Amino acid sequence: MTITMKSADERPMANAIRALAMDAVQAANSGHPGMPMGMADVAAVLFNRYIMLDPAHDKWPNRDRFVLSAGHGSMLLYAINHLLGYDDMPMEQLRRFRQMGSRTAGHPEYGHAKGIEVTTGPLGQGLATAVGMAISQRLAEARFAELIDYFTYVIAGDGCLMEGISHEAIDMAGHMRLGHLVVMWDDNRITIDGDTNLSTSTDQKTRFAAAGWHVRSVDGHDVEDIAAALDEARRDPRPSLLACRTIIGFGAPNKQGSHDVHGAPLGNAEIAAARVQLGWDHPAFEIPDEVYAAWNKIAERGSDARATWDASLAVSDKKADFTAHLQQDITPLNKAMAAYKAKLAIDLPKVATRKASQMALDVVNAALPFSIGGSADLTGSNLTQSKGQTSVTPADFSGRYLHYGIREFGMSAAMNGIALSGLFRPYGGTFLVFADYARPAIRLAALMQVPTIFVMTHDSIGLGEDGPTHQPVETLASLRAIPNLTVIRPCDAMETAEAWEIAMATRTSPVVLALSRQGLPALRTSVSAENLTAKGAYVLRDCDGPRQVTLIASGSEVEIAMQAADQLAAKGISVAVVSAPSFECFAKQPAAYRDAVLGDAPRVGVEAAIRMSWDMVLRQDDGFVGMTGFGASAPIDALYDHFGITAKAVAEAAMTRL
Ligand SMILES: Cc1ncc(C[n+]2csc(CCOP(=O)(O)OP(=O)(O)O)c2C)c(N)n1
Ligand SMILES: [Mg+2]
Repeated sequence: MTITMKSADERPMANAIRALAMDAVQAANSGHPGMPMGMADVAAVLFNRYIMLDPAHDKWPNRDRFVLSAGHGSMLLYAINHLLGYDDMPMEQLRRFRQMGSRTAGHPEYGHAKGIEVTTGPLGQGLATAVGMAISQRLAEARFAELIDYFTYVIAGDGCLMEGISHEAIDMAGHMRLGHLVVMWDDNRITIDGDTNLSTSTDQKTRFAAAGWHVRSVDGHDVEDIAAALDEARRDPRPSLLACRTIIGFGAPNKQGSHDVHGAPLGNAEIAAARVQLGWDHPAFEIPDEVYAAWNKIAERGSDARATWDASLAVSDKKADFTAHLQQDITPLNKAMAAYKAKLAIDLPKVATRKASQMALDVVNAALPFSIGGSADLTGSNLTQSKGQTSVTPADFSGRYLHYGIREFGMSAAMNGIALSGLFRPYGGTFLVFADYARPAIRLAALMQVPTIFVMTHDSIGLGEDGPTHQPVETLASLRAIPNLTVIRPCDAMETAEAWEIAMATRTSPVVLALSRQGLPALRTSVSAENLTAKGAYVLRDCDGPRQVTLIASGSEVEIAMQAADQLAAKGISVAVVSAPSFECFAKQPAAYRDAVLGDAPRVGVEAAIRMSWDMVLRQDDGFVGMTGFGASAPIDALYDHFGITAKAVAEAAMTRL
């Protein structure tokens, strides 16, 4: 993409950002003026001379991505989007900064307004998510060549670079040679507590260089230096760090350069003084026409670029492919899955659900070209790589499988970025217990309503000898606690196939698949017309007479519940077994369905995990057979015996409640 328009002096454009940030924070009596005022010059040059986006087509696939990783500086983004003319960001929204129902939330929230590419605020995570957007660009370029060459620009603060996630992100981006990733570090040497020398003495430039980045120092208040640095960064084949030396709160004469401007309103007197200092003599929330006109030119340039791109797409021989790819239509999967499930009903494989997941992935990845797999260095354990799914290398992104390295949080945030790019559907694996390492990104995916798929294997003490460090006990409960996250723990190959159908069909929430290490028998022995896993819970084994007891289990413990049911039935007890792969899916069913599945009889829940979260299906007096503390290192059978998760124990828990 060529740059066509330049303006030598961005200072008034930057001052508009400063004024709007000061005024909106003052009006809200809360917020962070320091960072937007400090980085206004960098942002003005970036937008004025480089950024390509079209406010009238905010989802244009080849738009440049702008990620405000330092999300507390949200007014910088809102001011820019207002000045660019996004139709959902009128001045009224800036006046109502941080108020109930406004689009201008305290921190930028994806989906609240156009031009917000990602929810940020948890420091460092925006940077890691941007890595995923840059990965997407390279993946797309490898497939659609000239159609996708966007840049991902990030503003990161000292906090983003101090957070541990930055290490994973930087390491990954340097290794993968994400040349279209440009990070502008707001090197203002201030954080909340005061000077950064209170808490860090890292040479950031050396750190980035060590990870394979192009690095350059920039005077963040010198527009030509900023532009020269951005030119260099865009040319360099490596990801770029621009260390922008700035003054926090630039323009506020008595407060700039101090942590006082980080996160508090300046006060009316200081705002008046700043107006004098900056030579900005316009009233609050008023922007002169010539400044609007300058920002509008950016939108016009973007609109032209978008129209040119549309025209080139129209004549591209890749048009049909690309368009289909963007739609992420899963219809081709339905047919392939129907055939696969029919085969399962004949073969009745006894496999671990992680293996069943790989078998399902053979079908998913063959049917859907837009899925992108990966693992945090556990490919052979998670079984996330399907037949013929080739690995991406730094030199060649035509593959469909990413080696994310031992970076669970980095992987998860990057997957969110890939999903947010709109170009691919990512899934990635690790052990379930390490969901805790990934949790902040799982949480943000849920908050953003982004359909990232987390493949989490080795989902209980059933993993055996690796012991309690690796055996999740509280993890399922903690994941079920996250709103808008679908957790699915299938019991056999058929449920696992259905779980993958759900995962690929889900567009507005992330999905966690909790999968076993150990082999499990086929319990679903025929094909059902409906996806029963999507019901969340269903009667797997019914009884003839009125139910005396209902056993409810998930995943690997459904087998145990079935054995317990055999024992109870042998005693003449009418027992039903409910397979409950997903509490979230079950919660969405009509009350009448839920009541019918659970019945009135006493219930016993079985899961090799803690009872917390089971109040979804268990009442006060119902029983639960599971874990009450950490596991132990031993062979699987010894563990299930030791912790009393056995058919006998389940049958006994049922008997005492008859
Ligand atoms: C993960 C995380 N931890 C803590 C915070 C709270 N917090 C918000 S801004 C900030 C200081 C950030 O310093 P810096 O990035 O240098 O921003 P500046 O003060 O320069 O604007 C902190 C600790 C957060 N938003 N996210
Ligand atoms: Mg700072």
